[in-house]
Amino acid sequence: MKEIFEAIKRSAIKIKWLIENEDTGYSKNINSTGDTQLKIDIKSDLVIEEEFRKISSVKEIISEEKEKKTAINENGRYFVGYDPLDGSSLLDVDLSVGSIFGIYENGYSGTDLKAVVYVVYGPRLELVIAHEDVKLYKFTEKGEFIFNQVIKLKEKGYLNAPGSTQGCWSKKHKQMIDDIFASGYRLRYSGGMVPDLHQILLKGGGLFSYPSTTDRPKGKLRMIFEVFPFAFVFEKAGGAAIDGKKRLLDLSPTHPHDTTPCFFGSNEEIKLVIKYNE
Ligand code: AHM
Ligand code: MG
Repeated sequence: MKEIFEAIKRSAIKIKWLIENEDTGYSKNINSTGDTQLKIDIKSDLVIEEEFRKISSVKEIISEEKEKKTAINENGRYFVGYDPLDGSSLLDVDLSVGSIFGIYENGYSGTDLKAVVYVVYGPRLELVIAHEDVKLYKFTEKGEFIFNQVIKLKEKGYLNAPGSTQGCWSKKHKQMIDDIFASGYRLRYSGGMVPDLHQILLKGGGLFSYPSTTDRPKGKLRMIFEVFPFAFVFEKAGGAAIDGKKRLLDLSPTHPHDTTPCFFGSNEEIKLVIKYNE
């Protein structure tokens, strides 16, 4: 596991360099979810694959930017599902983006997840490892990631990050979001799930939602690369993550790019989501 964390740290430093120096324009390729890939999405994906090819413990990888699973090392133990550059459409306006890595064993169900790493490319380079607990590391002038703090959610927060288009929400979801704001929560939504969830985690709690909508009944966010990893982080940090009713980590994808509605939060907010979905 340690060598996977180290490979991710090396990738993060290289991707940060790409973000600061490379073209953020579109390529001619379309990925499995139908998004036109940015040149930098493709380059970041290659950087990560290259680093994983240097180590022995990775058996297979599957990336948001790849259609199929890629075999790495037959004798490896772990399966890594990753989103090389999440929120990359925010790069042209210079907002924070991230990379997400789920480290699985045996397969890609929520219960196969053994550890998670996510990277935030913001004004600073930060990296979070969720294993036994959730630890934040900051990249320093020494050229390495230094431990900063253990991340622990409070029982209740004050931030609300409601995803998707309001016009496509169900009445029930709109009512819940309106009620949350009416009870004093503040809106925080950049459109990048990594910085949006990182903010909720570091400010003690709140709710991030990407519900079932009329245009996307199964939500937008992908189980293997986005949803399971953050569900794992939120649970390890003392919060919870559900699809509206069920625990997200109890779900299993039937296809690598399957999506699900998702709600991540501290315990009080998740109790509220359950109440509205009864
Ligand atoms: P991407 O993987 O194509 O970048 O899409 C994922 C992003 C998430 O980071 C973010 O939470 C979500 O899409 C925002 O979607 P919306 O603009 O529909 O709220
Ligand atoms: Mg993504």
